[in-house]
Amino acid sequence: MSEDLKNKLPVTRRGLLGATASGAVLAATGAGSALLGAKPAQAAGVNLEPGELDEYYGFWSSGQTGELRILGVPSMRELMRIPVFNRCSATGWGQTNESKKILTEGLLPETKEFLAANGKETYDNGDLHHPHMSFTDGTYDGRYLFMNDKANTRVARVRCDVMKCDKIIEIPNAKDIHGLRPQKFPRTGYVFANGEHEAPLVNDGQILDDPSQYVNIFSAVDGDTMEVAWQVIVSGNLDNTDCDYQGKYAYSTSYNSEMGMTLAEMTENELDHVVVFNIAAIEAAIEAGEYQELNGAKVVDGRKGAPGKLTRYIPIPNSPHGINTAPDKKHVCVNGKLSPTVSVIDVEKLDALFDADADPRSAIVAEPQLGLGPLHTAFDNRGYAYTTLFLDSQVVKWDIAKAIEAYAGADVDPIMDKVDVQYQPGHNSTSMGETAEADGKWLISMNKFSKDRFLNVGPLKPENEQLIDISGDKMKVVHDGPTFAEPHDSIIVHRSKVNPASIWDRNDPMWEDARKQAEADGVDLDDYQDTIIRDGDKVRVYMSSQAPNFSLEKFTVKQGDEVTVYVTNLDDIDDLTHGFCLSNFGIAMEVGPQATASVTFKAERPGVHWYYCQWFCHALHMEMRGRMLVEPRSA
Ligand code: RUQ
Ligand code: CUA
Repeated sequence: MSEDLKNKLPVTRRGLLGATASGAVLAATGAGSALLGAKPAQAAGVNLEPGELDEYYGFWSSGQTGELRILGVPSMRELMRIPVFNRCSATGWGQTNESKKILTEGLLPETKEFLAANGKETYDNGDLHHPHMSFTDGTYDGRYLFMNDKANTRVARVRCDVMKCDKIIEIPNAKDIHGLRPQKFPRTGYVFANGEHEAPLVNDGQILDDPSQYVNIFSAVDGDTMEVAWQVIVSGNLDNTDCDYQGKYAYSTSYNSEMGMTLAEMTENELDHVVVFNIAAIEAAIEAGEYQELNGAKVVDGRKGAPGKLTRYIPIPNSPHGINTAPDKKHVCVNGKLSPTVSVIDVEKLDALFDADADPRSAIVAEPQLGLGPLHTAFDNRGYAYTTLFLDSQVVKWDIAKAIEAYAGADVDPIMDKVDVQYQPGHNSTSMGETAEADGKWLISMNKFSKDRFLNVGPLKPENEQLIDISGDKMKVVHDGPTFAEPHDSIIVHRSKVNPASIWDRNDPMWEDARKQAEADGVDLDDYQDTIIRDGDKVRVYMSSQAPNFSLEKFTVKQGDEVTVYVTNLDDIDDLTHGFCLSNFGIAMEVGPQATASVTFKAERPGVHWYYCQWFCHALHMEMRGRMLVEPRSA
C-alpha cells in the first residue's frame, strides 16, 4: 500500500491489530455505549466485567433445535433457552399439562388424527428460523416474540413478561412456514408468514405429481388472538418477508417463480420476483366476502394475472432471498442470492403499481453489485446498509443514497467497506436495526460454518456468530461466538424495551386449567396443599413446595391409576425455582416461584418411587424429596 493511500484510510487494519488496538476500538465504540465507554481499555470491548449487565437482549433462533435463545449483547453470553417446538428435559416442556395444551390446541384436526395414528399427541421437532418482536409505531414494544416452524408449518408466540411460549398454531393450506415478520405500523397486529413449499391448494391426494396445479400461500396471523386472519394464494414460492412502516404493504421474496421441482428448473429464470401484498385491498376483499373458506381460513387469490389490486409482482434478479426494510421507512433491500445485486425498492413508489398499473420495476431505485451471494441486509442509523455475502464470506457496508445516485447514472461507488467473516454468513442483524430506532452500534454476522475457529469437537461443528463493531468507519470483528444448530436469525433489542417479571403472578393464565380443577376439588391453589382426590381410577395429587420441602412427604396410589400431580411453588423469592422429577417415570418439570405446574401419567409401576426437586433451591435441596407408593394391582 502506498504511503499516500495509507494516510487516506482512517484506521489501517494493521493498526487495529497492533499495539494501539484497544485504544482505537475503544474510541470507535465510545459513541456506542456508556456502559462500555466507562471501562478501562479492553481488547474487544465486549468482555463485560463479572456482574456487569449487557446493554441489549439478543433473541436468537435455533433452527432445527426448535427453541428460542436469549443472549446478552455485546457480551454474547447465552442467558436462557426457551423451549418452543422442541422438548426440554429441564423444564418439562412437552410433558406438563400446561405445555401440552399449548403444543396441541393449535394443531389442525387432520394433524391430530395423523399424529394419533403414529402414537403421538404433537410434533416432536421444529425448525425455528425467524424470531421477531411485536411492534408499536415502528419499534419494539416488548410484548411478544413471534417465530416460525418451517418443519411443521407453525407459528408460535412467546410472552416477553415471563419469557415462555403461550401459543402455537399450525397454519392450514400453507406448506412449511419460512419467512415471518410482525406488522410494524400501527402495531402488531398482523404477523406475516410465508409458506415456502408449493402444493395443491386442496392437498388430499387427488393431485399429486402435477406441479402446474401447485400453489403457495401467504398468511396474515392476528398476533393478539393467534388466529389466521386471511391468506393469499400466490404464484411462485415464498421465501422471506417483511413489511413497511406505513401499514400499507407486506412483501415476500420468491426464489422459485418458475415453480420448478428440480434444482435446474428452480434456478432457470434470470428474474424471479417479490410479491407485494396490498393490505387494505386484501382486507376490503375479505370484508366484501370475496374469498373462499378453506380449512377454516379465508383465502383470496393473488396469483399473477388475478384481477384486482391484491398483489403485484416485481421482477428481481435470480433467486432473491432476504428482504429488509430500512429504518428510513422508505427503502427495502432485496438480496439477490444467485445475483450479486441487492435491489432497492422505494415503498413510496408502490402505490403507482396498484393505482396506475405502473411497470413493477419502476419501484426499483437502486441495484448495486455488492459481491457474491448476498443473503440478508441490516441497517444502522446513518444511511448505511450491511449485507452478508455468503459466497465471498464477507459483510459489505454500503451507502443506500449513493447506490440510488449510481442507479440514476452518477459515477459513485456505494461500497464503503468489506470485512471477512468466518465463514459463509447467512443472516445478520444490527442493534435495533429492524426498527425505526436503529442505533448503529453492533452487527451480528451469523455464519453457517466455523471450521477452524474453535477446538475441534468432531465431525459436527458449531456455527460461528461474530460480533462486529459498526460504530466507526470501518467494521471490526470483535468476537467469535460458537453456537449449536442452527441459529438462522436474531434480533438485538435494547434492554429498555424488555422488562420481564422475576416471579410469576399467581393468577397467570398458564395454569388456568389447574386452577379450575382445584376449585372443583375444593383445593386452594394459593395456600399450603396436601390434598389427594380419588375420582374412580383418576387420582389428583395437590402439593405445594417451599424450600426445602414438598408438602407431601409421600402419597399412595394404585397400579393403573391415572395420576395427575399438581405442584405449586409457594416461595416468592427471586430465582427460587423448584422442580418435580419422578424417577423412572420419565417425568420432570420446572415450577418457578409462585407458579403451578402439573403432569399426568399412568401409575403402571408398582413399588416405591422417589420424586425429588431437580432445580437447585436450597442447602437442603438434596433432601427435598418424597415417595410415591404404588400398590400392585393384585393387592
Ligand atoms: S433464512 S440464511 Cu431461513 Cu432466514 Cu436466510
Ligand atoms: Cu426445591 Cu431443589
